[in-house]
Amino acid sequence: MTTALPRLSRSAHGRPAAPVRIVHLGIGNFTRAHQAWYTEHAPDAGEWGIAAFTGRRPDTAEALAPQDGLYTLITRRAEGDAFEVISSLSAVHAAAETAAFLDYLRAPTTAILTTTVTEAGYMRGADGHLAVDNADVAADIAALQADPTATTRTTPAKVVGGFLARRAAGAGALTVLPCDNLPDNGPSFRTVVQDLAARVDPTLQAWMDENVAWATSMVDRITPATTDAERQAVADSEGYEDASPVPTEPFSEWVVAGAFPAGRPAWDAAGVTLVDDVRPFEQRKLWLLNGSHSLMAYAATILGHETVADAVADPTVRGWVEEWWDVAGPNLPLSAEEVTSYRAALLDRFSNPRVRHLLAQIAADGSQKIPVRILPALRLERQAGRLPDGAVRPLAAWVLHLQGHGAPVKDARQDDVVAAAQGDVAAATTALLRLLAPDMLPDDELVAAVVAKAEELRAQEGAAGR
Ligand code: CS2
Repeated sequence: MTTALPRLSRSAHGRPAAPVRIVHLGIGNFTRAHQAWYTEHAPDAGEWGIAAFTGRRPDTAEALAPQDGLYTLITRRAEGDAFEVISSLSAVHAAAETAAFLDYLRAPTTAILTTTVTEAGYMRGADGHLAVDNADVAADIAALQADPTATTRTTPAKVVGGFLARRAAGAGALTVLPCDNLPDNGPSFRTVVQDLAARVDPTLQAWMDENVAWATSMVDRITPATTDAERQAVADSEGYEDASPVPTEPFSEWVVAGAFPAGRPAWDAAGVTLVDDVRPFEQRKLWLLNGSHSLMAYAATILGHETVADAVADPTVRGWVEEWWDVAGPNLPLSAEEVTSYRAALLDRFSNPRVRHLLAQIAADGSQKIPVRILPALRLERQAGRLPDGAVRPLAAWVLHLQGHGAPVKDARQDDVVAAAQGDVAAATTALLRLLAPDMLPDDELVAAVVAKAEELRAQEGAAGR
């Protein structure tokens, strides 16, 4: 007979909820393995609780509410799993709980607003400004014009609503700290929020200038989705039931630049690197780690691979990754030694057989990822008159992906990119570049190279399973 296990709870397994001083939008596995873990390990964790809001799916709030916001972080080390209960989420809310969100923003004790909403969540157009013709953005602007406390869908609108409430309450300064893989994420976020504010209440700009510090950060920790295997591992090892544990890798990095006028946890004592300029760290990570991730997500799934560890164990894929790094590395503002040791560390991380990171998960939202992970290095190469295979291949694989090869297509701009990818590879490549990087056109040589690479990839379709 099996006895039901107790549910994970704050009184039995965690520490008391800290007062909320950080509000977070987008509580997925990544934040729970990263920001919440750093906050847990800050020496002043007892002073810094996080109130977290889900994205559009309320699942995480539903799973975490009955366990007081607690969850188990499972670190998948070569020598075995390490289990740790994380207590830093003091409250977890569904996205639509607008009244709760606005109340946090009205509180002078709230010092930091953080976001992990994916690249697509910032609603940026190709020029980096707010995508004003997006239907959700337009609806949010209209809603806030009618009622500043309205429930909105997009992140820039939620932030503007929060700022209006904070200004009305006279609650003073705070820091906005984005935690997504976007270049220059602080200034990028500021631009879309300012664009939206200008349409809702132009007088908010002066308040933002005086009260909002925009920090920038590079975030890194490979964090797959949760499966039943993790729930079972926690029950077997820890003897309690956790509906929503998070698996992650041992490596973690967070590099932050910016001011914190209302304070911050002693994150530096927990391993966060505070710098004046995040850019070199962020480019290194976006191009080398995320760029090779996207390459594998499209090209290795055409071969038939399912996970990063499987893909990188295949000498063909490993060669493609190395070729991409050979192109991206010299374009980075880093020494050859730094690039070499970062590459070696990445191969170790990618090869971790205990982290089952699905390529299909990484393949999502290429329209947001290709322009910041792959095209910057390719653009620099074209400007120098070069056309390296290593940078053409990821683009060719993405075009094929959109035409139905490899991982299934799931994209924030699904209709636009799938429509652009119709026709032959040459037409598709031109249409996609026109959509995402019109400055790179016309370029017949590049288009011809993409066509040739796509043919090579097609010839190897399914090769991993043969
Ligand atoms: C991945 C990232 O899904 C993806 O696009 O490239 O989530 C990656 O695992 C993280 O940025 C690692 O820090």
